Amino acid sequence: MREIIFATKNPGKIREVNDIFKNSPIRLVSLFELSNVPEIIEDGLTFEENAKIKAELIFKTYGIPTMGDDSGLVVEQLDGRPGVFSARYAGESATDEENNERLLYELDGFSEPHHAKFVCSSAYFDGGKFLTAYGEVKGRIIKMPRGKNGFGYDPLFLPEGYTLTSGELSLEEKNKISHRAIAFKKLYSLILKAIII
Ligand code: ITT
Repeated sequence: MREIIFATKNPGKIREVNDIFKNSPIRLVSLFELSNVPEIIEDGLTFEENAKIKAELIFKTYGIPTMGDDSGLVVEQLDGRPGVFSARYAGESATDEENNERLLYELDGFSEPHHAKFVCSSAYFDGGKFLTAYGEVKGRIIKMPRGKNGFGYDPLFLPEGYTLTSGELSLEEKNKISHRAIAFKKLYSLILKAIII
């Protein structure tokens, strides 16, 4: 079985992407299984740039093919914020709850519906050409958090056509529609073609 590092420290992302790769000939290795993990500076201007930064640095550190993702919430009335700053909207080491509070604070005064989308860029690097893929899911932000599944802004995000928030959907349900599931299912096909397992 081949190993690919998934360059993330976010346990929610690990659960979701492991589920996508569960019947594949690939075993994902998370950063929690490795020692001396270098600090990743996400100073790219786009989601794709940041995804490539994660994959490249970790590949260069361990010499093992690596995938990364950069993702976030894009809110129309906030001119696309928090965008690439989604993880640190309420400050450098903000918790999910603090980020959710900041989001509701920023939206106060705007009329509903608060149209938004989750976006995800995924990247794979093994020393050759980068493979990249993109996914998004449209929806809207509600005023009161609902659900304990998922992570981040999930309790405030109602996907289009759904009555449950992403925080109320099961892992399997979220993986049918999410930005990350779309981006990683595409990336998986590209990886299979490129490495011919
Ligand atoms: P890594 O960089 O270690 O992968 P991170 O959480 O910092 O973990 P990002 O830089 O990609 O990841 O930031 C993404 C943030 O956007 C994340 O922390 C959430 O706040 C939000 N986000 C992204 N995908 C989400 C999802 O599926 N559900 C809820 N919130 C999400």
